[in-house]
Amino acid sequence: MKHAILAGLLVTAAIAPPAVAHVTLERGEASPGSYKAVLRVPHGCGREPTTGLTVTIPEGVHSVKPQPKPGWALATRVRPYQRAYVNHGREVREGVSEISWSGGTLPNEHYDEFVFVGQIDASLAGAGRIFFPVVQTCATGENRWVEVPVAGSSGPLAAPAPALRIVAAAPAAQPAAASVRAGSLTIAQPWSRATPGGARVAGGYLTVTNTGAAPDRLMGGSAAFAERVEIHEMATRDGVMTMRALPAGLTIAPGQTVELKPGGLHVMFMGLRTPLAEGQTVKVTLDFEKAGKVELDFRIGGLGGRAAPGGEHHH
Ligand SMILES: [Cu+2]
Repeated sequence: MKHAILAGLLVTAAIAPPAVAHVTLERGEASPGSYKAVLRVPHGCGREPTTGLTVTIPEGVHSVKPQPKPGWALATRVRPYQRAYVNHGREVREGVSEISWSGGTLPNEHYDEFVFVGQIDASLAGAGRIFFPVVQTCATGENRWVEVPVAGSSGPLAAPAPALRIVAAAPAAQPAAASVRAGSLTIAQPWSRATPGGARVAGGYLTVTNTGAAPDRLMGGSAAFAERVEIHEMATRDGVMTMRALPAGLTIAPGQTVELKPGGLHVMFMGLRTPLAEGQTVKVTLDFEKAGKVELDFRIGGLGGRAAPGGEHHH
């Protein structure tokens, strides 16, 4: 038994050269929202103790705050963001882009952690992996953990930047796209699309089925993120596809299923107050003549998406 364990240790040591112990993030996966980054420093530069650590924050990670560390001086660099983000309802346009801890001593034989918190913007939902390049400094040398994978090449990097994989929010945090019943109506898959910066309008899509014996009518609605909510149709006039408002609303006959989709009937969010970001869920209240006001969670898909964001049909 003892021999087997010893053999296992020897094998591990043989295939794991010291360079494999990179500076990494403790939690390598996160969803858009709050994130606590713990940078793990497993060794010095060669045998030298670590005396400084500088991390660069990627665009899309905003409202960053470093955790001070006893025995280390803390410095930050603040830069304007490439776009505005929203943190707890407030717009933020600049923030920490670089954090440095310096002046401490972390012996090569010891291990330590450097911590900061921040917000992962919803626009990173489809980003895959994002990177936090780190420069580890020692008395005379440094380790630059700044390499990022290049498309088309594979294989291990000698000094990879700490990576964070952005994953979809946990199902509990994102209301399931289960259909909503209101009166004799069943409303399924409400969704919209991410909007480019400066966009003033966005379309909303869903499927309504009337299982009752009387017609109902979708008349309009309201949403906090838009000035007005209208019902529109697309129509071809003189060979040109245009859209127009349906002031009388949209009738859903008994037994009928009406699909509101890109290029067809749609809900129109007019006068957007905030952009819609992929991965987000926004609340919209639709007004039906008989079913009344129905609050729905619209899931926001990718820019220019043609269909509802994935994951709806898990039966
Ligand atoms: Cu429209």
